[in-house]
Amino acid sequence: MAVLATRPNRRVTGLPELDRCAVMGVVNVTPDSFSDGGRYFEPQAAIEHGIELLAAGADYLDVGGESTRPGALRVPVEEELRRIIPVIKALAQDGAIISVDTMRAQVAREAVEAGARIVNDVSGGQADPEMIPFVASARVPYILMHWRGHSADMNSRAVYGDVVAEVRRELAEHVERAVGGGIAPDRIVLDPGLGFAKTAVHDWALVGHLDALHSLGRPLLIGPSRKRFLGRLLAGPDGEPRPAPDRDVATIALATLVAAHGAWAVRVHAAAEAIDAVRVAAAVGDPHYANRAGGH
Ligand code: PMM
Repeated sequence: MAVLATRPNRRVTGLPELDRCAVMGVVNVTPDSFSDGGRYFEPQAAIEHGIELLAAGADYLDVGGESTRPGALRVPVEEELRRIIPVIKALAQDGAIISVDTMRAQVAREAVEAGARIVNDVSGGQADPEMIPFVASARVPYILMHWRGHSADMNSRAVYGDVVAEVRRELAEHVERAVGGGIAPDRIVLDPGLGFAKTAVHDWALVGHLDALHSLGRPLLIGPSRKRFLGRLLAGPDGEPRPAPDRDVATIALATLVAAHGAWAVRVHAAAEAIDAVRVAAAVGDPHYANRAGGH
């Protein structure tokens, strides 16, 4: 199997450096996420789910209180805080490295005060003008995702001539803004934002051209888990997309591929399976990896 000619950047200041792709487990404290909507809406259920993901080997937990599924409407800030802060507090106390999945600076601030160590902003700084100044002052790692607008109407923005070149260019512009606003470049992780203002064709083109995104010089997080483009790929003879809960095998196949192509992390619901997958990818890239990992 062809392995990477160059080693992509995996260093993020403020986070441990792993010798494999990291696994970020998803904890959605929402009643309506497309992938696991409602299962972990009660704080206690979300906390228990986070503990399960950690036991399965997740390196990070991404806690979010606002669904970003296509068509979703915004949640009031008080409600977003009410959902996630107790969950972040409890899981951070358990030693988890938490990222907060939010577009709002106020939520990011209160989450960091509650113990979150990473800010995952799917809007890449565009939804809230206070976000970049906050992240700069908090000096925390920042996941900057490609985004073209809120979920309510993002599908209408899925218009590209050359999706890979345009996503790359827009990410580069947002990095420039973030760095101009005081965020240290070595704390930035980039994410192409699969499914966000993208059709299935766009998603496949992006995961097939990670090299173009690696050339931006920052670690890449990829979030394929249970997304529409997988459902469409796996549609049955009647053309109906495969339901979200039945997309995990495809998610893991893709996680293996992006890990083998140098992703810094994959954001997934099925953490135990993803850990196995990223270890396989690491061993393909480095025959000595298995000895070092030593039956962990
Ligand atoms: N996808 C979702 C939510 N947050 N954050 C990042 N950085 N990247 C993603 O691809 C991403 C995200 C939507 O998926 P979910 O409803 O399963 O959480």
